[in-house]
Amino acid sequence: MPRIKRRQFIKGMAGGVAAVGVGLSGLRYLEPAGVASASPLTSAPEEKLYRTGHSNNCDGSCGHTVHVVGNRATFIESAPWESSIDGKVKEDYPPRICLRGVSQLQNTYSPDRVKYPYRRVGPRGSGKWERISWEEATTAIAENFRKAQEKYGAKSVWIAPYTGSLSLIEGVIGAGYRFASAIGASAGDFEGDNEGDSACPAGFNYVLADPTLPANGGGIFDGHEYLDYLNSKVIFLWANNLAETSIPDWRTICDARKNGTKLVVLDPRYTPTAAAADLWVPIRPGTDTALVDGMIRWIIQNKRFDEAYVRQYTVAPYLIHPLTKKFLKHKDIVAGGEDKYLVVDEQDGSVKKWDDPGLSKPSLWGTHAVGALKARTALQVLADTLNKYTPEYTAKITDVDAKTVVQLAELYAGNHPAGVKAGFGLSHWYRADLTFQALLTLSALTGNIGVHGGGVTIYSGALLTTAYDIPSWFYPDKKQYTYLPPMQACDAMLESKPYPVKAAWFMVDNYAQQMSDRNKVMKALNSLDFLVVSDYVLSATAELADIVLPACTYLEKTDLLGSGNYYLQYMPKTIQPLWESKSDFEAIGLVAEKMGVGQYFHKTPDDFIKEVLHIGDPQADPTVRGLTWDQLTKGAYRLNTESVPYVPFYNKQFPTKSGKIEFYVELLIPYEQEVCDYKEQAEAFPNNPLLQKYPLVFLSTHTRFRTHSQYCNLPWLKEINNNGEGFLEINPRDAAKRGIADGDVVRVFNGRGEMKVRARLTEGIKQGVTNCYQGGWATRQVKHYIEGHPNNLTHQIANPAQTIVPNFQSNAAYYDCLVQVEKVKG
Ligand SMILES: Nc1nc2c(c(=O)[nH]1)N[C@H]1C(S)=C(S)[C@@H](COP(=O)(O)OP(=O)(O)OC[C@H]3O[C@@H](n4cnc5c(=O)[nH]c(N)nc54)[C@H](O)[C@@H]3O)O[C@H]1N2
Ligand SMILES: Nc1nc2c(c(=O)[nH]1)N[C@H]1C(S)=C(S)[C@@H](COP(=O)(O)OP(=O)(O)OC[C@H]3O[C@@H](n4cnc5c(=O)[nH]c(N)nc54)[C@H](O)[C@@H]3O)O[C@H]1N2
Ligand code: SF4
Ligand SMILES: [Mo]
Repeated sequence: MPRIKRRQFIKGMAGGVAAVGVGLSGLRYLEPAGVASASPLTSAPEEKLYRTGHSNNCDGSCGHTVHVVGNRATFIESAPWESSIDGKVKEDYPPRICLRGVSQLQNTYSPDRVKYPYRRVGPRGSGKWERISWEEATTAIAENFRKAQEKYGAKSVWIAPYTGSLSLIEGVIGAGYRFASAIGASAGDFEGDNEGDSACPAGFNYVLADPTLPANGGGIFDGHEYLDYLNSKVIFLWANNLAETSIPDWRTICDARKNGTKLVVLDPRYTPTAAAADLWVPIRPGTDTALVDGMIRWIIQNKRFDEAYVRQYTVAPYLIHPLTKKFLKHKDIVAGGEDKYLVVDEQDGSVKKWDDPGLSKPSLWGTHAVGALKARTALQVLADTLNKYTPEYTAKITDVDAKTVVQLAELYAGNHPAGVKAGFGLSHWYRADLTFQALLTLSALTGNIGVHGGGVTIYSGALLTTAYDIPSWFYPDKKQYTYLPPMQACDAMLESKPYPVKAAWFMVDNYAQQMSDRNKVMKALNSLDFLVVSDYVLSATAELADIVLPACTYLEKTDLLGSGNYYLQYMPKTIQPLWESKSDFEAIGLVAEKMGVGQYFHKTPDDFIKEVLHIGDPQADPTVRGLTWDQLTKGAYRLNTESVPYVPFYNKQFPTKSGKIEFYVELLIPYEQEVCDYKEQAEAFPNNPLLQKYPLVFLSTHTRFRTHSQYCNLPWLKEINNNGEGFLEINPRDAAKRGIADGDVVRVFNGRGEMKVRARLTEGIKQGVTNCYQGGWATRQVKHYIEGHPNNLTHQIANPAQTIVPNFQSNAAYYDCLVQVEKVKG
């Protein structure tokens, strides 16, 4: 087969960009109509192959081999993987790609591309534009940014978040931050991704990494490599529709199942993921913390926890001060005493410092007299607090029957190691931080943290490691942008809180559609004095811009991808930019020049990649030490990691104050959340009186047919996805109550807004719950939903507890949302 031959050829190539003389047979697909800058077919006899990575914000991070003839990409297939940088490890890492990846040909040559810079001529959002030159566009941007900064302060310009791509130069850790620092502007948000994803990472920090310790820099975040699930005896996919949202990694879960690993899926919907489970648990959404609490209680009651692990690696034996609720310290009971935790020696009941050499075995349980105080151990406090979560009580909250609660606890405790892969579906709740805190508590009690096949993971990969020297990239000459997360940005625009934002530049982000409470977002964006959007399509956000800049797709520029896996994927420019599009890096450089900070962009993307990875530096971070430029550009090499597959805290050193797993969280005492006792959500909770008006939970989850709003327009994907039309999943019993039949147009509404869409009746969604896949386009020209968008209904209620983790402040709780649905008559 010629394909195989080519793949072998890539492996043998001196560089990923060698020319391959395979002639015109490479032109299997796509002769784009009206591509002015594409080379004529007849003058392009040679096919070149490039290895790149797909950097869109999908957790896949696949390697793509792109076939190029002339200046035209003609075919995309999955690419191979190399060994670790130090050559010590070669994983059996499967090839990966999905239909969205293959469809990047259509994306690149789409008639929907923004081809030139435009200036708005009509009222904002009216769709009236005039074509302008790059010179005019960049001058206008520089002038307007300067004007806003002079009038309202440097921070009043917001260089907006970038979740649409996960690459280094142009994406989620991209050049926009460097630019924001250079001009003293504000920028949001790469650590927290608080448009959607920071709640669970906050919970991670509560238990595993004290955010107040300088070494943690305001909060860290880590997870197990997917291949590690091959080591699990049982896998819990918790609010994670992996078969749709990380398609290539789903294969690993299937491989694990083939080896006998049990699979449990907790999801109110019968997803493609749930369909493959040994046990599907259609939980009442928003109540997962209570289910975990029920499991913890059962495990404690039945002595199924790992006593030795708990004693050695957690704060379980430390005494709690009954009045302050803080850890009881030696200094609390002895004037001039030490700042050391106290424990009770099991042998003689005496109170000792935790590191007393005379301590035989610290007691895990009990209430102990310490002078006049009666102090319980942290584990005792946990057990007492969660004692109410009997299977029956848990069942009442979660709608998971009592027998299943016990079955889940048995499955989890009886199969070691037990791996939890949480989804961001969990993070899209107001109290998702608490759920993650609970899951980590469960994992710690059963000795699953820092071991192969265990842990609680929501995301993992190179992006979370120390491979990149981010400070050198973000903070040139120690200049530093002000962090303004997207959840706070609307208030800054509308109410000057915490300070005014008057101008913004969105690149790689479709904020006007993807952010929650869209009506508020639209108001906020419309209040700006000046708005620039760089995109390669006229997104809902671009429609509101004063200036639209034509961006390149990933095939038309150089970048580096190291995100959802542990491989560094160099992304060479495979074709010249189409029409007048430019890379974001180049666009930023042009504006920077005009604002007097051009010097920070005078190097090439290659130069910056070399700098950020410290290529050739013997002191480079251990994960990338020894990496050569030749390696980086030849293939995808894996980071050197201590454990393979990668497991966080493999050495059991926890970056907390105590150095132990802190399932008892001192910092959360003001929020009455020091242990993981279930609390009600902000809106979609069982006893909310609002249910009388808006009785249905409204989910807006992620579909395999697009990446958020990306690729919604592509014919190959529309063809197999309801012709590109959105729909609302609703249980037939909920539909019948409302006289709704399959295919009827329905109005979904609440106090914040509404949308119209066709109903899809399905038993595959729990009663009382609805779902409308997010990300469909809601622009002047494209109405994926008949009217509106799911984010017309969602809110921006922030969880204050998360403020204790500066990098992971509250994200939008998209799924914590109630609606009513009615049939549209006529
Ligand atoms: N194809 C595709 N892949 C993607 C993306 C995409 O848009 N398209 N986006 C990427 C990004 S940025 C993200 S954040 C991830 C998100 O992908 P996932 O992590 O899989 O998250 P979601 O699709 O938001 O939700 C997963 C499941 O959680 C369920 N769920 C909702 N609420 C609850 C609850 O309270 N409890 C339980 N147990 N289940 C609940 C939903 O029914 C849904 O099936 O996907 C990434 N991958
Ligand atoms: N209702 C609801 N809303 C949600 C969610 C949900 O579950 N429900 N999920 C949330 C989550 S988890 C996330 S991560 C966010 C994602 O929100 P976004 O990141 O805003 O979503 P994308 O559609 O990926 O938007 C990226 C935009 O960047 C453009 N783009 C892509 N690559 C480039 C590039 O290289 N350069 C430039 N200049 N532009 C580029 C794309 O064309 C697209 O318009 O959405 C959130 N919104
Ligand atoms: S969209 Fe995601 S899963 Fe599909 S090819 Fe791209 S990175 Fe891979
Ligand atoms: Mo996300």
